[in-house]
Amino acid sequence: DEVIREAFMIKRSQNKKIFTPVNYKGRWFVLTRKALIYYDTDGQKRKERGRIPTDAIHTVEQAQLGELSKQIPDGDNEKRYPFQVGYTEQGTDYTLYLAAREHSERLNWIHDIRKLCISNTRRVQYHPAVWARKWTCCDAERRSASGCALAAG
Ligand code: 4IP
Ligand code: ZN
Repeated sequence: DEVIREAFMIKRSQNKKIFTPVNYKGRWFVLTRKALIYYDTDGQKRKERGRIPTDAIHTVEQAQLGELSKQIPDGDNEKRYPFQVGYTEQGTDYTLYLAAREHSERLNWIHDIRKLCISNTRRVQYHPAVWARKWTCCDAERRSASGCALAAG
């Protein structure tokens, strides 16, 4: 499948398993028409770490990591430009938080991913920030609390 966009970005752990830590990893991201894939590194010997089918994606928005962005490794003083990809896998919603190096790069990723999943994006409520014992955007104390912002859709 043809590569639409690829770059090194920082990702936040999605915590699909309940007892895994919140951490940030540098990964090589590749966007094709079918999927957003991330690898441990670029080049021939890269190993795939995860894959999100574009037809599972329903929300692509800028994000706020706030205080938590201080946990991002290497160049922690460097400014990062976070965005989020919301998707449904086997009936469960997940949010992948990514941080691009440049604001323009973030806008390009958002634009390209949206274009691929335009038929799935819903004008839904979402949380612009992350869950960290509460929703850090709106202080809601239940993880299932409905979103406090409206997605572009
Ligand atoms: C891992 O932490 C990595 O952050 C994984 O990201 C992440 O999986 C794991 O969360 C998390 O526990 P350790 O490396 O310290 O074990 P990556 O796959 O990029 O290595 P995600 O789902 O974010 O890919 P789980 O609970 O989602 O597995
Ligand atoms: Zn919120």
